[in-house]
Amino acid sequence: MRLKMPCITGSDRLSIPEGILDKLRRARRASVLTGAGISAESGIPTFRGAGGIWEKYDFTKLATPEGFKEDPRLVWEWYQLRQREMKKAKPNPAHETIAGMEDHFDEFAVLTQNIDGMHRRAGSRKIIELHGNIWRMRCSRDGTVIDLGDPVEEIPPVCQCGSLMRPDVVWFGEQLPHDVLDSASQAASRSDVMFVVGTSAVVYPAAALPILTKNRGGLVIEVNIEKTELSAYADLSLFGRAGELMPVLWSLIAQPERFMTEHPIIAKR
Ligand code: BJW
Repeated sequence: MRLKMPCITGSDRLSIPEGILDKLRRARRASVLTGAGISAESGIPTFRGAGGIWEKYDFTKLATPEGFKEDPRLVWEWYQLRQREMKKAKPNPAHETIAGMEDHFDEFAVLTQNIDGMHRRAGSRKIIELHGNIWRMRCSRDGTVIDLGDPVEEIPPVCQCGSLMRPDVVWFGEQLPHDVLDSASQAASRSDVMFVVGTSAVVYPAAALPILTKNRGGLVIEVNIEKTELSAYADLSLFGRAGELMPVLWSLIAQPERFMTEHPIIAKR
């Protein structure tokens, strides 16, 4: 029988079953699937739940190809606003911890649903951006891609060919690029452990990636402030803020001795 043990965190100590900890310490191939929740502590809003973007905005108007066709200016206004917010935001300890995990494993990849570029800014190198990147736009006719260092000024931007540029992101009803989904699926299928951080795990095909890790006998460790669609399948769900939990979790895996002597959560025992 599989032991399910959600961990108590915050002012209490992080307790992880020894069997799981042992497997985590022996894992050689790992991946991290991230969602909007990992950037919440950087000040970037999530999509779902209280205060989420979809409470305030209609996703059919803003995040579908039909919405863009109907009102490209409105869609660009929203992306311009988000570019401005994201430009101001800084990576938080969860992004930084994940960047620090990369060299520990023989194989490692960050599979992110986020378009905010925070993992790269935190120093991660092997990043698979499932839903694109807000700092790129592409021609809606000929596919020309343009990198953006700053928020767009003139909206809606127009390609040299005269057609509208669109954000280089994946909207509802659009396929993820095949090579991107292939690489992510391969990484998930090869992982001894997948950490799933800050996603509601309701949007497919990203939400199916942890299942690929489980199917090959790997562990799925979830970090979220609340129960999600994945919690029933995860080997362990840690409930708390990613920016607080990830550094502690990682210390426990990678530097157990240091954790035991120095970490304040353990010191409170
Ligand atoms: C914290 C925290 C803290 C907070 N610490 N945690 C019916 C059934 C099944 C599938 C479908 C269906 N009908 C349609 C579909 C397919 C559809 C889909 O999955 N829909 C479901 C919603 C039902 N998928 C698609 O359309 C995808 N394409 C596709 O499938 O192609 C084939 C196809 C084509 C045509 C028809 C059918 C199939 C494409 C999906 C593209 C998603 N795009 C967006 C926008 C991207 C661009 C942008 O950002 O502007 O991607 S939508 C939005 O959701 C965004 C996110 O990447 C994605 C996932 O959200 P995420 O990251 O999980 O965020 P939240 O807000 O949901 O969750 C945050 C979590 O963090 C919460 O759990 C919090 O508790 C937690 N949290 N603070 C830790 N501090």
